[in-house]
Amino acid sequence: MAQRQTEQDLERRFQARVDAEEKIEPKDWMPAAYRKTLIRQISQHAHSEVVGMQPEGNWITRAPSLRRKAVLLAKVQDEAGHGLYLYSAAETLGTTREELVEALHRGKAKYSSIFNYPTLTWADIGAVGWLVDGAAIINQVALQRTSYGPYARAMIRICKEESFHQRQGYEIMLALAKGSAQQKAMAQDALNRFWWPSLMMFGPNDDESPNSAQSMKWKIKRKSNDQLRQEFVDQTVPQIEVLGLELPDPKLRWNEARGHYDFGAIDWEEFYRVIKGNGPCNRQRLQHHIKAERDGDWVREAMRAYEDKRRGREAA
Ligand code: BYC
Repeated sequence: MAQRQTEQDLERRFQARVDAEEKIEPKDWMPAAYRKTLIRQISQHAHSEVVGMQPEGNWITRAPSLRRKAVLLAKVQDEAGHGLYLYSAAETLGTTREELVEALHRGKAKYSSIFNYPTLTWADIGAVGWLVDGAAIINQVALQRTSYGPYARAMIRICKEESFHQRQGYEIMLALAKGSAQQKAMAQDALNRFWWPSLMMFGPNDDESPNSAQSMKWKIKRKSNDQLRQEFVDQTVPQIEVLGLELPDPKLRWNEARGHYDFGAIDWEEFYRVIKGNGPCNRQRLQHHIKAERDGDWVREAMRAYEDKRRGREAA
């Protein structure tokens, strides 16, 4: 009983710190469920950054100019870096990168639904940078104020790079939209295909989101899935107009009374199909990741052997 009281006291103190906007740091006491939620969210975020390299990496060898190739290479490398910051943030919670990657390979850990869609044309690289990184930034700007210190600090660095990514995507779209009729059609097709999956990135509607209420109370999430999705729509529609492309949803309309754009219904059946592993590219993405991990085994083995030898020398 006395011990239960202590646990309750600790939880009360923890919540008071969160309410006072204090950052929680790795060695601080935290509820087991807070730790578990953070490991889930941060690791899924890390996996998304790394798996997200695949649809873009697909176009490095086919970028239409040396400048486009250099920019895309730099962007894809940035995503690898984001994955590393995030795996490191997750490791401060007492897990290891090996455990996290294993959970991904066993299908236990998710990664963002968006990366299960193919990049079929060069315009898709524009759409990914503009829409996908655009959606990611909206979510991540809010996460810069998340309650867990290492995650918030990783987000600050990541957001700086993401805004460059978003601009490079928009610049590709702008060049295509102002180009030949064929290029403009390619840009329109990429917008049409990536629009709905981008809206799905923010997760289910608030009343269908099992993790939201607790994550908002703990200030892991600072804005709800629907709030962030609405921000994305409001920010992006004027950008579509500047491109001179058609709106990808006939129900997109400014609502004066709400002060926001209204939009059509999202196909949630498609979303759940994709996050359960049955999207267009799920198997391909996972198999590629598993193969890349195996192909890198010899490097890890060599590093371990070197480290063992160094320790042996130090001990002698
Ligand atoms: N895809 O209760 P909910 C990037 C899952 S950008 C897959 O609302 P939560 C990049 C959710 O995990 C993308 N799964 O969950 C950009 C949960 O299942 P579990 C990465 C999704 O966590 C460009 C279930 O649905 N960004 O990396 O409160 C280039 C119920 O949902 C999705 C982040 O990860 C989805 N779209 O809220 C390269 C941001 N949506 O876990 C790379 C950090 C929901 O219980 N994450 N689910 O089995 C978050 O902010 C939150 O985790 C979410 C979901 C808003 C995504």
